[in-house]
Amino acid sequence: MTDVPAAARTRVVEGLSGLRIETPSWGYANSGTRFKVFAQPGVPRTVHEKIDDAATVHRFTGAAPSVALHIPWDAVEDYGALADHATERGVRIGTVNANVFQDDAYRLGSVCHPDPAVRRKAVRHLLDCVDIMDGTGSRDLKLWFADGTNYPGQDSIRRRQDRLAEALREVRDRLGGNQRLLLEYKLFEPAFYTTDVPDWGTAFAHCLELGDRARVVIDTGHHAPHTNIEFIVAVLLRLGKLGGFDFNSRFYADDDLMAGAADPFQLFRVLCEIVQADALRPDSGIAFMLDQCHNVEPKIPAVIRSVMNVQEATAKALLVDTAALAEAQRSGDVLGAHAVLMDAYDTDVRPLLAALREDAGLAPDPIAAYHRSGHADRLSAERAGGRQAGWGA
Ligand code: LRH
Ligand code: MN
Ligand code: MN
Repeated sequence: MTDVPAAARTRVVEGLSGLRIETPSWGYANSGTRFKVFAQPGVPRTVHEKIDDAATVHRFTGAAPSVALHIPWDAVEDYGALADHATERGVRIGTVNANVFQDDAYRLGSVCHPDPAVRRKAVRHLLDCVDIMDGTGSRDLKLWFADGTNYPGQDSIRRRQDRLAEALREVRDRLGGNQRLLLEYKLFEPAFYTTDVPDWGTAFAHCLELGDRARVVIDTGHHAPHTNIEFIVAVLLRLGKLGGFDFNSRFYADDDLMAGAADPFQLFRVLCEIVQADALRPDSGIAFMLDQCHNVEPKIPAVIRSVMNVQEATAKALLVDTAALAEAQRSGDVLGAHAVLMDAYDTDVRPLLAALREDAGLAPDPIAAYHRSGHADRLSAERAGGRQAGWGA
């Protein structure tokens, strides 16, 4: 690529080489809406096959070396053996997500439930998930709670916060080594009146109380419309409390569409904050995860596409001329500062990324290479006849 100066190219190469994007096991399985799950041929029937698909994405992108699990969707007897399976395939097991929303007992919540017996069951599951992390060697336990209420008066908002804090403390106390607790917030759904962790402020307040091992995770689809997500990123980074991202796209609510599809400019703005805080490095403690599903599009290419979209947004963020930006900001040159950002955003980084992939021994266009490989046809033939894994299986 000729119009990217050598220094900027070096910044992109160095920055992208540190970017690791974790993919979600559930994104490889069948999924849908409450109206219909459209089954696709060749989707994984087991967690082992979901890991195989994650490994395929890593093989074509070179940037997605880990896969996030959800428990119990991905429950197995032997997690050490599952981790070995991942290693054999060239990936590793990353974040463990603890589902405390799918049992009948959780009708009124899990860790915030009014009944202590239900709360105990939920906390037990969270602690079991830490045991699983010990087996898989995972660093992060990601907690998203479907807890909330549907009607004013249904339960005490404040008492529910107390119960949440108590549960989180117990889980925090169980963590060892480099293990962390990532607390994820979401505005609403499935609860429609109150949600017990609805926003970054609530998540931050709990993480602050919990101390160093607890950080907030930002799912880009979990905000009210027009929320300035990069502002939240900047604030949490400054406070040392950003644990990671669940990247996906939304047009309406928690749509879980491919990252970078709905608003690539927003993804760029978010990654600008990351780059400007030098938080791209794997040792920065920020987990870059996808959290999305593919209801109508083929799954493996959709995940590849999402990884590429995050890489493109990151490359553009790395292209920002920081010296020129700082000077424009210092001198109060509003339009000049804005232009510096837009120059980076408006650069077509695809040829540069293609060249970098070739330098790394990868195909320049991972999706085209995937289609050429015939892998999808092979999966359809091999995985025929079995029970396809629903996203809740
Ligand atoms: C909640 C959420 C959370 C879950 C995933 C399945 O909406 O984003 O991260 O683990 O979806
Ligand atoms: Mn999420
Ligand atoms: Mn979500």
